[in-house]
Parts: sequence; C-alpha cells; structure tokens
Amino acid sequence: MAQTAFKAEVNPYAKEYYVPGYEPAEDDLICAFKVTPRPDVDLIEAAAAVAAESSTATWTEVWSREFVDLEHFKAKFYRLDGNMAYIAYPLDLFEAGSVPNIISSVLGNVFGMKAATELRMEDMRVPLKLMETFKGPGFGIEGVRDMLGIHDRPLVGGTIKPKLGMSPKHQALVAYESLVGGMDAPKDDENLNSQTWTIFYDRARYVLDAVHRAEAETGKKKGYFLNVTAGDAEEMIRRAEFVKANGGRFVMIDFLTVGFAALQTLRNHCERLGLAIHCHRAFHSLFTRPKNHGCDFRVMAKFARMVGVDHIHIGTAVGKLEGNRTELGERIETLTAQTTKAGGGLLFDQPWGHLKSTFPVASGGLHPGHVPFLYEAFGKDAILQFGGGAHGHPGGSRGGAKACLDAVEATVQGIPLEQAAKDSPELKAALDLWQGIEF
Ligand code: RUB
Repeated sequence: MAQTAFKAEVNPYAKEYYVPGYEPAEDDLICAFKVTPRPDVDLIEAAAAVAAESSTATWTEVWSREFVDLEHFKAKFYRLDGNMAYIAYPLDLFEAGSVPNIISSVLGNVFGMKAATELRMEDMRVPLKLMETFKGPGFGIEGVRDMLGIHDRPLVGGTIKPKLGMSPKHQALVAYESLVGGMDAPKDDENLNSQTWTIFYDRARYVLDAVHRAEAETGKKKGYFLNVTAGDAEEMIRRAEFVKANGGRFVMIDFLTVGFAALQTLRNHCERLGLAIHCHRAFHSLFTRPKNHGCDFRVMAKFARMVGVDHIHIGTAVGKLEGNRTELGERIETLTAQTTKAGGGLLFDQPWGHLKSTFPVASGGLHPGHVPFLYEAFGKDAILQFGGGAHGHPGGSRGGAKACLDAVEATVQGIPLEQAAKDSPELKAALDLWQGIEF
C-alpha cells in the first residue's frame, strides 16, 4: 500500500481529501452537500473537511495512519458545482444492511464542524452492492394492494381525530364509522402510543374488532394502521405480535423518533408476522425544512425504503404542512422506481436492485376537494389520508369517509367533483364546507 510517511503536523484537509477529477467508482457511495463555509474559510477547504471528518481523518496527522490504507479508505471530495460539493466514499467504509452506520458516517459529525456555518445533504447514491444488502419492503405497493384487494384506485385512509384523549372504545367507534362509510384503512396518529387512557393492547383489541365487524358488514377487506411506537424496540415487537394475534394486517411506526435500528428490528419481525408497515415521519421537519442546513427528506425516504417500510408519508403540497409539487414527484420517484433517474433535485441515478416499491402517502390537512390535485400529482399508487377532512364532515366520520371515497372514485373515472357531487350528498356537503379553505 502506497503510504506517505507520518510527520507530526496539521495539514489543510484539502491536501489529502480534495481529489479533483476523481471518477467515482460504481461501488462508491456518493453524497452531494450544499456547503456554506465560515466567512474566513475557503469553500474547497470546508468541503474537504466534510470528506475528511466523515471518513478517516481527524484534525491533525496521527502516527497510526501507517496502519491504514488511506488511499483506499478515505472519502474523496471530487467535484464542486457552485457550493454543492460531491464526495465519494468507498464501499468498504460501510457495514452491510445498516442505515445507522451510513448515518453515523456521512451524516454524523459533519453538521457541527466549525469550517462550515451551514451544511445540507441534498442527495445520496447508495451503490447497488450496498443496496442489495438491505431487505426492502416486505409487501410493497402490489403486496398491500393484494392484501386489501384494491387494484384500481388510490387507497383511502385517515387519522382518527381528535388525535389524543379518546378511549379505546371511542377510537374503535370512530374507526368503525369511517370503515363502513368507505375508508379502506383509518389509522392512529403519531403521538397515540400507550398512554393511561388508551393502553395499546386495549385499543388494538377494540379497533381490530371494529375492522372485522366492518369487513363482515361491507364484504370488503379493511385495515387499520395501529401505532406500535414505544419506548423500547422489544415492546414494539410485543405490540406487533398482538396486532397479528388479533387479526390485524398493518402496524404503524414513527420511524424517525424510534430510529433506524428499531425500525429494522420491527421490519424483521414483521416479515415473520406477515404484517405491513406504515411509516409516519414525525420529527423530520426539524432537519429537512431548513434550506441550507440538515438533510433533504428524499434521503430519509430512501433509507426507509431500504430498511423496508411498505408505506411512508411524503407530504401533499396542498394541505396544512409545508411542501411543494416538485419535491413530491421526486419522492414518489425515489419510492417507486426500479431505477430512480437523476433530474431536478435528484442528483444521482439510484438503482434499487431487488427492493420492492414503497407506497407514497399523502396526509396532512386534506379534504375531498383536494383529490383531483392529489390524483394528478401522485397517480393511482398512493394512500390518501383524510383526518379532519373526514371526521369534521357534517355527516360525521361515516359521511366524511363516503365523501372521500366518492371523490376518489369519481376522479379516477375522470368525473369532475362538482358533477359527482350531484349524486353524492356527502361529497357535496364536503365541497360546500371546505372548498374555500386555504392554509
Ligand atoms: C393528519 C395529521 C398527520 C399528518 C402528518 O391529520 O395530522 O399527522 O398527516 O403528515 P389531518 P406528514 O388530516 O387532520 O391534517 O407526515 O406528511 O408530515
């Protein structure tokens, strides 16, 4: 191995880690960082500091570098485009099948380095060899569609509201009303776990009983996304097992608050149990929303598909939460393509190998009047979720769910909502109440 001899000294990071003209290997993991250097630091040096700290370096030369093939293991900052720095990491830096390892490396110390006042990861290309070490979704879009027997339209769901404070019996009543009204799968909200007034096991029992009653009454397969998020992963698994034992098909998880290792553990057990995983993304805006610091959500969505979630919230562009149409399209591409193509904010082609697709979920401030936009933006393969936009209906959850389903079915058939509302008093009531709402 070609090595420079050790000399005790402090060198600029760029001396070793800026490798202009390096051509990334097919097996390299590549990242694009938007770098805002501290005013007195050169942009090249700030970007090289990111490459150095996220791979092999510390701030000074160390004698033990002689034991490491640095040329092989170091990350290479190889290209600068404006203030976007491209860094390539050799495959050997990463443990197979571990998102935590990728995060600790390339999203680890770097955001706190003094050389950059702000730093944002815009995109990442995971090489196929590393991608193939992940399981991906157990069911994916087609598997979930088979599970519910719905193949020709977006799925209709929604969060039970009020989000907190309801007893398990009342939760189940609202679920039942939504299901017989036409929802395919209502759900818990992100912060509904196992508080004193809604012990998870009680809620699961009542809610799944409501699902089974609604199935018997409607003759259709139904679901409910029970939130198994808990303070430790073992308890999450116990909750998932209970869902299975009581005839459930889905669990829900707040994937960012529990962390990727807990998510992977849940994913492994769900494979054994035959349960699909619904992902809520509470917490993401803390680091995805700032424009110059943090990490774009597309990278989190990528990790979630790698670990293997079957559905994930990706925003709506029209509802109550921040987001835009362009990024929606890019996230959908990230979750569903077999090779995600570079373009717009997607900076790399991303091969997915054997991994199935993940169902994109639209949720947050939606009502039936939004359906034509959502169908245009998401297409058929989406789960559209209506919380307030179903349960706030004058006809209650039953009327609200019917309005949502009628809007979806009409839109898929190319029928304008105003026309469909002539045959659906529930849809008409929803449009009359909410059509003018702006967030
Ligand atoms: C839905 C709700 C959810 C958001 C989160 O309620 O509050 O927690 O969907 O969305 P409602 P995201 O339908 O009443 O707004 O995960 O996409 O940010």
